[in-house]
Parts: sequence; structure tokens; C-alpha cells
Amino acid sequence: MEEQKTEYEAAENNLTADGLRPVSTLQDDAPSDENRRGFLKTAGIAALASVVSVPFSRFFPEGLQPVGLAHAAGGDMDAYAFKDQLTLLNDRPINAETAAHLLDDRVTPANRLFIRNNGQVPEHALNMDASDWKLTIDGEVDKTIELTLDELKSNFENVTRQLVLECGGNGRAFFVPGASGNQWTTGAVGAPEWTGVRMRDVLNAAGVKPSAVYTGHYGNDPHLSGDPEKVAISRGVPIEKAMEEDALIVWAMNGEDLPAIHGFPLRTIVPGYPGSASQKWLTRIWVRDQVHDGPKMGGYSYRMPAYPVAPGTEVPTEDMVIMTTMPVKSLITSPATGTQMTGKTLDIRGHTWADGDVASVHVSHDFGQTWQEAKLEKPVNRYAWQHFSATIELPQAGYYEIWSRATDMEGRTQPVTTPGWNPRGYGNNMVHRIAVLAG
Ligand SMILES: Nc1nc2c(c(=O)[nH]1)N[C@H]1C(S)=C(S)[C@@H](COP(=O)(O)O)O[C@H]1N2
Ligand SMILES: [Mo]
Repeated sequence: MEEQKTEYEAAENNLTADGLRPVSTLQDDAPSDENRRGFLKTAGIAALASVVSVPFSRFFPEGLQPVGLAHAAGGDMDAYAFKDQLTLLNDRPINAETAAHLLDDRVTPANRLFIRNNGQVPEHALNMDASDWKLTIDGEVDKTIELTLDELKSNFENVTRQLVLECGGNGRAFFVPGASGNQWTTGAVGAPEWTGVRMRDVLNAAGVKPSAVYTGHYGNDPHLSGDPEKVAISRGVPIEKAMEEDALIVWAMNGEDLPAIHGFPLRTIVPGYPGSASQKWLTRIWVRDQVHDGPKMGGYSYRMPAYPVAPGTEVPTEDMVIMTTMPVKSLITSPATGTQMTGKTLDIRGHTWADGDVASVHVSHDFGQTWQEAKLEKPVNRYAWQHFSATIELPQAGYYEIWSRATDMEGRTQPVTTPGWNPRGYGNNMVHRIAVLAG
């Protein structure tokens, strides 16, 4: 791959496919001249500046934040500072996504994992202080239990798994008419390696009663309003999902403590479900005898129409049902969209995931008129993403879109356009598209 990379030049002419932002200008390994590098390294700042409008911020020296920006969202911005070139969609609460080519690593590094916050980062997390941390399991259990972090780590079998975390709203930006919420394009997804314990082991230690039907997860992130009575978000999953082998309570990402902004010291990871089931700053799991009704479980939040609706329909909320499994998807992570190549032979690679294994990935260079099967690797474990690669011989010099389309074990495949419009723009798993110039 190294060789191919050096053949590429980032296109200067903002190559885009419809709905694709040009990310060629963010590619950190392609251009060589010094000015350009300077620009590239401050691209993150430029992205920040676009939110609060700091003129000329793109010329700031590397590592320097424009004055006033660091405290735009209190200490939360400090907790964000370690991120590498994410696209900031909102700074209060912080929401940021990762350009596809920055997700090229097999295991997503912490500094390239998207951020989805509904509230503020709690103070104890900002200070990386877990000394008084306790996790409570209560509700439909034989006995309420309270565990310290040390007890959690030593009383249960520790497991390490690579698991995909994806926001239910990933892809929202492509729906027409648009849906309110963070305008995620393709980057609200990642697959770090998580270490923790199985949720079921912890629930079983409390003794799950037959009356249990759902979990309710609580963290201690302050509501945006600062009102201590208000909960930023509290979602849960059917008890059968919580009892699955790969539903975890974790304290580490890629072998290190969870970063403050990703839930230090503890969070759930419920793979296969929308990311909102993976509660950060976890303090309590309330086992419920009914479907959990915490904030963001009702209305249009993480819910889809029970039947197909015409785009723009005002669906009555009683006709909305809770999203469960996330659909099959793929992402081309190399080359970056907007790449200009010198030859006509294109090596591409990326990741694919589903609720279970992916059966196949196909790629197209002609808008889906013909498809070629990609090489697909097995996942390192269930719910990890799988890697695919392909060599595409382009017929002649010119502009191409490269599409990737994955198919799951049930034969469900990614649509070439946005699937089922819904009020909040969830579950968009349309094919991934990048643009390249050949020759
Ligand atoms: N306590 C708490 N947990 C939370 C959230 C939140 O705002 N507060 N956001 C949820 C949503 S919607 C998503 S997609 C994931 C994002 O996890 P990340 O920020 O670590 O990528 O966290 C989930 N867990
Ligand atoms: Mo989310």
C-alpha cells in the first residue's frame, strides 16, 4: 500500500460526489510541500473555527488553539483536545465525527473515535478521578448490589473484545428532506478494543428476576441546562440483549483507561445496537419490569416509524418503535475521497460490519452498473468490523466514484440510496461512495 500512496496526489479541485465533503485537503500523508503540511495540521482548528468563527485560524501554528475557543464549552473542550482531525459538528454538547480515511486503522485509536455527547462531560471524568466510583445494580434483581471499580475488575472474568460502536444517526446528513440532529455523514462509527466484564455476569451476581424485561442505564453526565434534576440521556436494551455474551461493561479502550470524553471510568458497550445503548460514565443499571422509559427512549428519539412513511411525514409518536439492531454497512478507508492517482489501477480497502458477520462486499466504479467482489477477512471476534480490499482496473483516465456495498448473512444488502426516511434520520446504511481522479 505504501507504494500506491506515494503515487497519489490530493486533487486540488475539490473532487466530490454528491453529498460528499472533499476530504482530500485533510489527507495528511499525500502532499509534500511545507505550507500544505502546515495547513493540514491545523485543519482540526479550522474545523473548530468554523463553529465559532475565528478568522485566519487555519494559519495558526500547530497545537495553538485560537483564544477563547478552549473554553467555548468549559472543560469539555480540553477533554476533546487529544482528538486527531475530527470534524466538530457541535461544541455544546461536543459532537464530532471522523473522516472515512482517518478510520483506516484496523483497530480505531482513541484519538480518532467519534464523540456523541448529549450533556456535559462530568467533572470527575475531566479530573480522571475514579476514587469514589460505584456501580449500582437494582430493580428487578434479588438483591441490590453496589460495586467499586476494583470489585468489578477482580470479581468477574475480564474480557477484551474489538466491538463496533456506531451512532444510530450515522448517515443522517444524506436524508432528504433533512432531519434535525447532528449532521453525521459517515464518521459516527469506530471499532476500538474494549476491556471489561460481561454485563450478564454482573446482572447475575445481583440475581435477575423472571420479571426483568429491560435494562435502564444511567451515567452521571450533567444535563446541558446544568439542572441536577435532569438526566441527559438514559437508554437501555431488552434483557435478552443485555445477557448476550458480548454486551459488556468496560473500563478500558485499546488497553488504556477510557478517555474522559468516552465515559471514564466506566461504560456499557452493547454491540449491534445503536451507540446510545452504550452508556458512558455508567453509575447504575436499573433492571426494569417494563420497557425502559428514561430520557431519549420515547418520542422520535432512537425510534423509527412502525410502517414505511413518505419523506417529510409527521409521524404520530405512538406509531414509532424503538430501534434495535443496526443495519449492514461498509466504509472505504483508503484512498481518501478526492484522491488523484497517476495510474489506472486502484487498490482500495475498508471495513464492513453488521449485526453478525458480513457475507460479502462488492465494489463498483461505474455507479453500480457493474460490481466486483472484494476480498473479505473474517472478524477477530463477533461484532468486530471486518476488513475488505479490492484492486480495481479503471477503464480509462477520468473521474470515478468508487462505491462499496456489503451484504449480511440474511442476504440484506446496502441500498444505493437512502433507505426508509424517518423523522430523525436514523439507520442510513446506503453504499459508501468516494470520488477519485485517474490518470
Ligand atoms: N452518559 C451518556 N452516555 C452516552 C451518551 C451520552 O450523551 N451520555 N451518548 C450516547 C450515544 S447517542 C452514542 S452514539 C455513544 C457515543 O459514544 P462515544 O462518544 O464514546 O463515541 O454514547 C452513548 N452513551
Ligand atoms: Mo448516538
